[in-house]
Amino acid sequence: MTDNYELLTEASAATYIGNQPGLCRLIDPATTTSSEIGDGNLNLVFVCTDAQGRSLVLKQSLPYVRIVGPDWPLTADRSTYEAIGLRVAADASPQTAPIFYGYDRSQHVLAMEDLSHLTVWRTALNDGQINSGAADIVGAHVARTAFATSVLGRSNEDFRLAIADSTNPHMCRITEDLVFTEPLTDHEHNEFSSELRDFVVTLTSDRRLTAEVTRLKTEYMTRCEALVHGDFHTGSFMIGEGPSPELKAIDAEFSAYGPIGFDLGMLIGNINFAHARAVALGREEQASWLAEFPARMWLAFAQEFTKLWPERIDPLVDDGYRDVWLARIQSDAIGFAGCESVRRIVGFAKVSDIEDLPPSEHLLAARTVLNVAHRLLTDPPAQIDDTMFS
Ligand code: SR1
Ligand code: MG
Repeated sequence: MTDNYELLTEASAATYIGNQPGLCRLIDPATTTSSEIGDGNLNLVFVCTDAQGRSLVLKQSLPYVRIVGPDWPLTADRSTYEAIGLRVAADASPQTAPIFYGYDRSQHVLAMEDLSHLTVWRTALNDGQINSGAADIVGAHVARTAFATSVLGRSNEDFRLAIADSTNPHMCRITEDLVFTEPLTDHEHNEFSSELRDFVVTLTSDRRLTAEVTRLKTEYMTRCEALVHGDFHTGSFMIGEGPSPELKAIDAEFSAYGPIGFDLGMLIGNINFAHARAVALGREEQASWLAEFPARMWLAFAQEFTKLWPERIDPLVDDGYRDVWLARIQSDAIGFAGCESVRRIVGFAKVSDIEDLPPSEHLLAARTVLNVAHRLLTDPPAQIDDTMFS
């Protein structure tokens, strides 16, 4: 696949829809207007709405990293892997995935449900929102997608073919570099307050920590348990309001086979940021909800995984193995949470939870996050519990 394709604009999106028979059935191109709303690191995102109020989203990958520009080229073929991830989630867990309308490989365009009535979860968290049941929803989502794409839900042949089809080397390389390697090396991407320098040097030169991150990177690269979302942070979700909100996982271009605990750990890392922000801002109710989030998400994951277990395809997979597997997923998740926590403070692609705090609160929150990360990586708790962030 070449990167020789037409980038969509607000003006051309309706014409594009008009040339796609599958999309014309959903929305009237003659009256469609479009607005580019992409605020992520990588892509163009258009919300397209017709005169009757029917709408959909077109997402197109740029041939480079959006926040950097053409100086950081990146294959637009990542949309192929996003299509795989979106289809899998829509099939396995429709309640937590956008409706997927189709993929145009030649133009790197994905068409999906318009979720603009929802808010990016990170933004909602930054504003102090509390959704008491969100951990249950997201834990069950991971269990359903992991079960469906692992050897539990796929025949041996389909499982191996799926690993081959979703080998996503360029995006995985970004994760290998940005999440694991760069924060522990002297890399130009690393940037943090000078007040944190001594602390960061102590942390990143702790041989126990570097050995554990090296191990986790190897696990990420070699243990193909299930199709993971691969970028499972709070900016990759859209959320509604209330105790049991509408919650949809988006932005699946990092999808690939990997350890099931990777997604759980990424999200715990990002809840660590939201928790540190809530503490720094004195938001006690939000902080206690977020402190309980990882354990509640883990419980929901384990319950859903256990509920699905009797449906496993291979009868030779013994019941006893379920608990062995769950224990390994749990311990992986704790480690990956530590890696993500270090990475967003020290390395590239910072998070607004911490960056948007006033300077003194910023320092306090960044130190808290790094202290938690250090413990998760060098003296990990036996289980995911309510004390992870204390
Ligand atoms: C170059 S991409 C930087 C980061 O943005 C994405 O959301 C991923 O988290 C990636 O690591
Ligand atoms: Mg993203």
